[in-house]
Amino acid sequence: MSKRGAFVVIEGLDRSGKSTQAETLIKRLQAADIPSKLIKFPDRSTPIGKLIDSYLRSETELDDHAIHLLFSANRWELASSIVKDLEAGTVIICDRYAFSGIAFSASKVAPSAQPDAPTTTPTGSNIAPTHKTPPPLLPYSWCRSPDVSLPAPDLTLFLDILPEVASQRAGFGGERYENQEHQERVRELFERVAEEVEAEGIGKWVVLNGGLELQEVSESIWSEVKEVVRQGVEGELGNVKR
Ligand code: 2DT
Ligand code: MG
Repeated sequence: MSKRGAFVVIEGLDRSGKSTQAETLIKRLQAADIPSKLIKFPDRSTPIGKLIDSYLRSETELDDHAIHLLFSANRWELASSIVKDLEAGTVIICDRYAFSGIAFSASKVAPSAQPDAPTTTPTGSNIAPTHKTPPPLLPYSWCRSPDVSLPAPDLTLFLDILPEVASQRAGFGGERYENQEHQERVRELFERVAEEVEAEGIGKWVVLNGGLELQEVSESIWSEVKEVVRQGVEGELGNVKR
């Protein structure tokens, strides 16, 4: 069997630099004449993607289960073309994937449970915000299930950044989920996802420091991917397991 293209996913919090780095990487691959394609989830151009886009911009409200399933369906609508490209030898660079789906949904908590501003009692005394972890709206295992059997990445690069650093970057705060409390929970959830990816053999998971200068991050990405993108991958494409 001839080799197939590598499936490389870039993950991270909002404003961690994923999109910039994915674009830099694809340019580098093209300059090296390595057949490659950049994809991104959510893919807002499809009919399902348009619903997601409107939800993220807070133009529509959707049940939390329903939007979770739409994010997954958005991956499923592209799954067969991903497989086809990889089998044809094309490297796929994917800006967010199922791991964002799990981390962002499983970190949702009921609005009233969010440790917001201190509340005031009728007598006027302040109640300090509670910092115990509020209960999740969607069970973690339920969040994982719709993505089971999707093509599994060979390599996931997690651009790690502190939520307080991300929230200072330009453009933060425009969309749903872009608030520091949610991002903090997302970062914790990504840690659980990372452990499971390693334990269950859903490709390799590498954590890179996303707080460095752009060029330092792109060099660290290149040193992780250069071999696998040049040599291709032997053996069958895996699947996201349960
Ligand atoms: P971008 O800022 O990258 O466009 O993402 N999200 C993403 C989910 O909640 N579930 C998913 O399955 C995916 C892929 C993360 C927009 C937001 O959508 C979130 C940020
Ligand atoms: Mg965003």
